[in-house]
Amino acid sequence: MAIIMHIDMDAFFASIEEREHKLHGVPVIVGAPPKNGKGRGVVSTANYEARKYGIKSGMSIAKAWKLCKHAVFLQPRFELYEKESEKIMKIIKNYSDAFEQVSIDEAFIDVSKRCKNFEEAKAMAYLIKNKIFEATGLTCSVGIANNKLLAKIASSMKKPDGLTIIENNGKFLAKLKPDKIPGIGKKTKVYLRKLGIKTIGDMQKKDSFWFLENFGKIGIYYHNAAFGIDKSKVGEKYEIKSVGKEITFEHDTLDREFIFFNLSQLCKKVWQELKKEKIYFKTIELKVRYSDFETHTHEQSFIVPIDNLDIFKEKAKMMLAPLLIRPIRLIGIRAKNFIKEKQLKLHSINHLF
Ligand code: TTP
Ligand code: MG
Repeated sequence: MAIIMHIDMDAFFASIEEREHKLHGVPVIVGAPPKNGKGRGVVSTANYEARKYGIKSGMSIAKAWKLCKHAVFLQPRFELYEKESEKIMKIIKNYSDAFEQVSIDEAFIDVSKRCKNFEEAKAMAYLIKNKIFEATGLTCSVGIANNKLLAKIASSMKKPDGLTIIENNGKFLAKLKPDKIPGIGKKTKVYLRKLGIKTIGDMQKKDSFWFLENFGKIGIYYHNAAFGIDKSKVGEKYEIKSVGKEITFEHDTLDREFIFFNLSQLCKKVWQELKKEKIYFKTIELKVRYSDFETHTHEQSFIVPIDNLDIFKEKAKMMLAPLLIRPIRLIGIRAKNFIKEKQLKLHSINHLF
């Protein structure tokens, strides 16, 4: 049986800011500027002190401001977080037979070859926690189990600074709420509730046909996940699949020049991020949110990969133009369907013939 560990930093962006500004014990909210409750963006994350007031990632910053006016509100500093992330990932990697970074603040490691049993893995987890704390002053939560799915669920059980081992898969899961399963969010949870499902235990009582009928293909994943089944290997698939940026305007607007200027800035940011990795792309996804919150996403794919910022801007503009029909609250642009520089050379050659 494999022994897998999932490590997830606690309130990552907020903990870094708390450390930087010496704000221990003070509610810290990282996100868009609150502007005395008139800010229009969202909360990126909040430290555990602020979470006591009900503040969560993704909540509107205006609501967060109402819930906890005395919190310290800070805007994200991604470069700083990325630097910390690199330090942390290096430490984690050191203890692994196989390593998979999942996001800026979480990773899976396979420790089956180093640890004979969960006891040994637990001792190693404490060692990793200490090393990370020594290097950064930050805490993390660790989950240990026989597969990635369960290790991820385990790491979320006792946050912050937790360590959880899941040994008895099905029984352990039965009591939990369905949204403990990665991929089951608010909407799916509500839908499951409508179908009479309140716990993972209730999910375990349904068969695969029921899942297929109600959820399509993804239902099979839910069905397996309810029993803690996951056969994926650590290190199998860490790859960014898309890069996107968006902006919420201060005021709803239909000022074409202003909107196109912002679109062009977003394209530039996406471009810069991809350029670092020498990645080009074949699909552009455009998102528009109107003043009434109605949101449209459109994507367009191109035979020849986009390998030039001006072309990217121009294509994005052409996609946005027909949507400028009423006041807009938010625009976003996302690049997908990546192609590496090496492949690009081949692709261009093939395209000539
Ligand atoms: P998470 O690990 O989901 O959250 P967290 O580390 O802040 O808190 P937890 O202790 O529950 O793990 O995300 C890592 C970072 O990613 C988070 O610090 C900020 C960023 N983030 C966003 O910017 N927006 C989001 O909606 C989420 C969920 C995260
Ligand atoms: Mg985290």
